[in-house]
Amino acid sequence: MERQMEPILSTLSRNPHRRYNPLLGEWILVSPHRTQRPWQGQTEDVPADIRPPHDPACYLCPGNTRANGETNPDYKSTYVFTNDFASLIPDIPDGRVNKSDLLVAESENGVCRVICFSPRHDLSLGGMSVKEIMPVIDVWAEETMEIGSRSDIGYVQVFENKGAMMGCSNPHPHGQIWATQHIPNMPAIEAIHQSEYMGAKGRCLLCDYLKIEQNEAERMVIENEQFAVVVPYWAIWPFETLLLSKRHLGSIFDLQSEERIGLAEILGRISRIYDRLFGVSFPYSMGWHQTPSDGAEHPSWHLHAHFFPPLLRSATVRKFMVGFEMLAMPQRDITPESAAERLREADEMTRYE
Ligand code: H2U
Ligand code: ZN
Repeated sequence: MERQMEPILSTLSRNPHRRYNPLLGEWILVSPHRTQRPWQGQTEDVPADIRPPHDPACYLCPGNTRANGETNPDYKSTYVFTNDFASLIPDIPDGRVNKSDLLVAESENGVCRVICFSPRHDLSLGGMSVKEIMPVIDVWAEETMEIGSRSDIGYVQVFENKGAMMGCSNPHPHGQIWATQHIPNMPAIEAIHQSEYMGAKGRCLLCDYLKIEQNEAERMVIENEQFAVVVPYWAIWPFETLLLSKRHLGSIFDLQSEERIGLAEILGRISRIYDRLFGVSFPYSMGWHQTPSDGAEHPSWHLHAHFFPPLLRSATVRKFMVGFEMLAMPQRDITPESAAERLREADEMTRYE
């Protein structure tokens, strides 16, 4: 006998259930009751985040010598350079292996860049003004355009690792670009699902999704005229968010100047909300998913950024993706709805600072 679906989410949200991620076409497990469990496992040390405006030992500060011996210019705003220890390099010889469809490999051209957001060693996006964040967005756009126009580049991945917990090697505010010849796994899967959705319904997946979130409001964290931040219905990380442009556009370089201002404003704001949540400079990996640069048309692509922060209960207790998550499927402990509520409360608190 077919089991009756629970009619309302409130019943679901008290019990284990699974939710579907339409961007990746995969399921995640939600275990809302599980945060009650006792915790005697690892806690992370939180070093006080007190930094000087300029650190003579930092390889990203203006005027300092980098690890490869090059000297940074005395930059005054956002500064970008080719990664001295790049994982991907351009103009490599073409190569391919295929043994019985089991040992398969191919060469991968690419470009890696490092973007210093600010000359100030002691800042992060949350402490930068709209005017200071604007050049970061402009560099993201210019680099996407320039690197993406190369015939050997199919995708430009813009991202930021923040905090030692996320493997970030240096507290100086910076992000990276890794551009690849082939479209990497996650954007490739998102491209398929966005395109299939548009093929089936004649509308954009994320435009439709944003309308639902605006109507339901419970997972909405903040919005302005141009952008919205939600805890997605299918979030994996405890305080994961999805930053969506309100206009249907594919790439950072499609953003008009008003939209860039709106983006700078909301990026600073979500960073301050995160920092407020547990009273610590909030670690995360964030990055943009934008139209592939493979020369094809991608009308179904909708520009968005994902924030993946690992912290779960406090500045020191993080979510581990191990065991079941590694072997079976992603799992989360608190509901996306309660995470959004906590983030809205943190937003309220930042207003009184
Ligand atoms: P993180 O975002 O993970 O901290 O990485 C910083 C990048 O900066 C890293 O990829 C590069 C590293 O290769 N880097 C340089 O290109 N030059 C340096 O002098 C140090 C770090
Ligand atoms: Zn520095």
